[in-house]
Formats: sequence, structure tokens, C-alpha cells
Amino acid sequence: MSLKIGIVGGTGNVGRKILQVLTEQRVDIQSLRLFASKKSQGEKISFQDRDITVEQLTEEAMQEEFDYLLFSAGGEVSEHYAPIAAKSGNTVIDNSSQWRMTEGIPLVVPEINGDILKGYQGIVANPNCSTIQMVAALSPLNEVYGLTKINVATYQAVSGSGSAGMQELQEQLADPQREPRTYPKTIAGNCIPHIDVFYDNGYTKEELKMVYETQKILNKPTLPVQVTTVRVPVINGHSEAIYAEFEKAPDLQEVREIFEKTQGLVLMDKPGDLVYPTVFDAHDRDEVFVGRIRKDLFNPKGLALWVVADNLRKGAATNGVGILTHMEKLKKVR
Ligand code: 2RA
Repeated sequence: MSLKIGIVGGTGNVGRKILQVLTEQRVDIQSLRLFASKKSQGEKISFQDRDITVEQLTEEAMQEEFDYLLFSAGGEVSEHYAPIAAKSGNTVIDNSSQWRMTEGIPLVVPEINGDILKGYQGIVANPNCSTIQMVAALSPLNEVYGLTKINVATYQAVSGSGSAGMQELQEQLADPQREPRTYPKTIAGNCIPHIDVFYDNGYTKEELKMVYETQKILNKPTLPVQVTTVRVPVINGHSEAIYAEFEKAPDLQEVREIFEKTQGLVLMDKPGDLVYPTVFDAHDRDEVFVGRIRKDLFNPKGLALWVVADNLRKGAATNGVGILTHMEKLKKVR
């Protein structure tokens, strides 16, 4: 079926990546419209063999008929416009955090829980980038061994803060005296254990997103998830050092086989030959890369992993377009 698609936030990092992924995945598009704030209205964005003129986002436009509207323009825009679009019968795939934890709104990584979308119309939430790559790696192990606990530290690239973060790192690399604007401290040559705002319990919003989103996607509402998120001076690609415990003791050889046969995962785990993933392996790739797999030295049920992904692709655009293609597949298997 030829689809009517709209992208809200079409001029941002993720919006542009969505255009690329739609083309690569050969999504059959009847019409594509790009929406952004008034200041981007009239800009031309090239897509396949044409230029698309950016339109100003309005309530009226969201009430027109679309098969899918992909939102990536921040929580406030999604809060206001996504319900208007959904009420008019449109399906919204929302990349902001606005609706992720709302009851009744599916939070989806298609290969894990995509089937909850059967017969669904409305807002679908795309999880946070750092959550997606973690659950993509842990979900196949959960199926076999039963996850009982996660402890993770992230190493998150500046592209996760949009083009302002990328620009700030580049400027500070050229001039280390440059004052921070996007980040609370200088990012060049530094690691900042502070992403998004702090809550009274000492955790940041980014950390709590990883906790509660993981529990929702894996349908394990009491799973203990312990998180520290860190911004690092990397342009693109998030890395995560994950420690997980299971009901059954995982077998290392079997774990590697599970990763090898799981679609969307790439196993890079021969440390003796210097084979382990870094952000340069994951750059512009849709898969999640896993390596440095080790058993806990003291607990046979514990496992340590290093997980890397392109946060703009699997962490945002690829997962969003994956939700769209999965919904289309579900419609065909009625
Ligand atoms: C970040 N997780 O990396 C955010 C982007 N959604 O800042």
C-alpha cells in the first residue's frame, strides 16, 4: 500500500535520518509532507529525486488524513499536536518522551513487543535511544534465562542532544576556553554524569527513563534497573556497559549463539583479536552491536556486556520506521 506520511520536526537530526531510513527501507510512499516551526517554513529538504518544502506545523494540518505521522520535535510539540492528529484517525509514531509512560500508549521496539500494535490506532511511543539498544540486547537473553536485574552505565554521544550538542563539542575541541551552553560543564575532553534534569532522589530524568521504559517494554514492572547515564565527547553513537542477572545461569557459548542468530544484533566478541564494538563500527548502521561478554566472577547468574548503537538510527529513526513497517505487516496478516 502506498502511504501518506508526515514528519513533524522534519528539519532536525532525527527528522533527516527518518527520511534516509524511509528511502533505504523502500517504504512505498504516496505523499510525504514535512512540518516544523514557523522559522523553518519554506526551507527545502531534498528527498529521493525531489525537494520538499517545509510547512509550518498547525492544528489544521494534523487533522488532515495521514497513514503515519512521525513526530520528532520535542515533548511540548508532541503533547499538543499528537492527540489532535490521533483524534482525527491518524497514527502517530512519537519520538519524544511525552507519551512513553502513559497507560494505554504502547511503547514499542518492534522485534520485542511489536505485536501489541495489532489493530491499534493512535499514538505509539518510540523509546529513548539508550533504552532501545539495551533492551534489544537483553530481550533475547530474557527469553531464555529470565532477567532478574540490570545495572548499566551509559556513554552517550552529543548527537543525542541534537545539532546544538554536536556544534558545542566541535567548537570546544577547537577552542577549549569556549563557555558551555548546551551542557552544564565543558564537554570536550570530559565526561559529564548528568543528562537531562535531576530529581530529588538523585537520579536524572534520562536515568529514570531507562528504568521505567525498560520495565514497560519487557513487561516486567518490578524488574530492578540501576542506571548511571554519562555524556561523553563522542559525536555519534551511544555505548553501554551492562551487567545483568538472570533466574538461570547463562552459558557463554549459548549466549553468543543467541546473539548471532538474533536479527538486528551483531556479535563482535573476540577480544584477543581486538574484536569488540566501538561507535565507529556502529556509525550509520541499523543494528545493535554486542561484545566483551563475560560471566560475573562471583555470581554464576550474572553477565557483563558492552553494547553499542547509532543513537540516531536504532535509537530513534530506524526504530520509528520499524514501528511503521511492523504495523503495515500486521495489517496484512488479519
Ligand atoms: C540523549 N537520550 O542522548 C537522549 C536523546 N533522546 O540525550
